[in-house]
Amino acid sequence: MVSEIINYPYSIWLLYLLIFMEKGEKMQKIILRVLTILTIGLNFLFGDITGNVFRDFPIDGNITSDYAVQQDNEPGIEGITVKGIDENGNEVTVSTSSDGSYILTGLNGYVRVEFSGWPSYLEESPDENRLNSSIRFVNDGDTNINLALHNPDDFSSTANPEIITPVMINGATEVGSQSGSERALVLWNYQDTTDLNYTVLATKQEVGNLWGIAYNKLTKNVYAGAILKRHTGLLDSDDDGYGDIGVIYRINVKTGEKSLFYRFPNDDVGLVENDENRNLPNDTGPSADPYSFSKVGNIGLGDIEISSDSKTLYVVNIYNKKLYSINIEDANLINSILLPNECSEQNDSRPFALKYNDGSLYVGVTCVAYESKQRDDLVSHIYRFSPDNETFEKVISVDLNYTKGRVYQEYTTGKNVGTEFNPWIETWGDLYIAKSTGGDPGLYSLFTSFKPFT
Ligand SMILES: [Ca+2]
Ligand SMILES: [Ca+2]
Repeated sequence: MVSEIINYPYSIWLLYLLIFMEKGEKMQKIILRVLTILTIGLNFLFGDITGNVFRDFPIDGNITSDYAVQQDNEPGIEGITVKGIDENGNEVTVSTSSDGSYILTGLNGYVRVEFSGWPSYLEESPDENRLNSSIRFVNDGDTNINLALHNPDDFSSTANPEIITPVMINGATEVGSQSGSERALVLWNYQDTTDLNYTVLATKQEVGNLWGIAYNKLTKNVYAGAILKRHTGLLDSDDDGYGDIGVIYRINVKTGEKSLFYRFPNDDVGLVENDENRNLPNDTGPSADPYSFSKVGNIGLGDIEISSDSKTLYVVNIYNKKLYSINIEDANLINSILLPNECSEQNDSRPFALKYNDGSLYVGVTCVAYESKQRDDLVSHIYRFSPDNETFEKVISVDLNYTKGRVYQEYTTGKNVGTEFNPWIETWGDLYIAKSTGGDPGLYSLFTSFKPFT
C-alpha cells in the first residue's frame, strides 16, 4: 500500500495526510478504501506501462515449454529498445534492463508500444492468443506488456526429439563382412536411453567411419563427414590403396537415400592406408593397426556445421588447418580460410571443433605442444567467425596445464593416472605404461597418454 500511495498525485497525498492528522481510525479505513478505488482509476490515467522482454526456449527440463510465456529457465533480454507513443503524441523510449524489464512513464491514454533492436537470429515467438507482437496498442497503466523472442533453430514441438549420431565399431568396411554390416550412423529418440530402439541410417560398408554431423531441417538431409579412428575402417571407393577420409555423405532421413556430397582430394586431407593395408579384420575383433597411430588427429576432417539458413556447410580441415564453406545447393566450394594459429610452434595447432549458435559460427583450435613438448603450451582457443568479412575473433582461451581428477589408480604403486593432459605424441613408445588397477600387473598393463582436443 505504501508504494502505491507514493504514486498518488499530489492532491490525493494532501487528502491522505489530512485524514491521518484527524486520527479518526474508522474514517481512515473508509478513506483508504476510497483511495484504493481511486488508485485503480488513476493508474489508468497516470500509471506506467511495464513489461518484460525474454528469450523463449522449447524445453524446460524434460517438459515442453509454452511459447510466449516466460518459464523459469527463460532469461530476460537486456538492451531491447521499447518506444511508447501516446494519443497526444508524447514519446518515451527506454532500453530493457539486465533482467529484460522496462517501464514507460509519462504517457497518457492510448499508447502504441514498439519493440526493436533485437539480434537478427531471434524472432517474435508464436502465441496462441496472437498477442506477442513487436507493435502493441495498450492503455497507460497496463502491465505485463511482454515480448517473447526465440531462435527458430531451437524450435522443437516435443521434449523427446529425434537425434542422429555416428557409431564407431571395430573392423573393416568390407561389403558383406560382419564388421561391414555394423551400424555407422543411427537415429533414435533423445529420451530413449535404455531400450536402444534405434534406426540404422547407414552401415560401415556404406559410409565407413564418421564423426561430424550437420542437419538440413528444410530438406531432412543429414550430412556426415568421415574421420580416421584406430581399428575402424574407411571406404576405399576409388581403390587407390588409401582410405577415403576427405568425404562428406548426404543421407535423407525420410527416404534413406545416400550419396557422396563432397570429397576433398587426398592432397588436401592427407593419406592413410586402406583397410586391407591396415590389416583390419572383417569382424569386430581386436587389431594392431600400426599405420594409423601417428595419423589420428593429424589428417582428415574435423567437425561440420550448417548455417541457420541451410545454405552453407562449414567444414574444419585438420590437415591443412582451414575452414571450408560449401554451397549446400550445388556442392560447390564457396571458399577456404586459414584458421588462426596462436600456438608457440606453428605445427602445434590442431583445429577440430565447430558449432553454429545464435547466428555465429565458433571454431575450436587446440595448441597440443607437439613440437615444444611443454605442458604449459597446452591451450584451447575458441574463435567466432564472421562470414561477412571473413575474420576470426577470439572468444575464450583456456590453459590446459591444470591438474584434473585421476582416471584410475595403479594397483601396485598406488599412483594416480590421468591427472593431467600431455603434449601430443605420434610414437607408440612414448606412451606411459600404467600398471593394472587389479590382478596381474603384467597381464593388464594399460597404455595411456591423455591428449586435449577441442
Ligand atoms: Ca516459454
Ligand atoms: Ca581411396
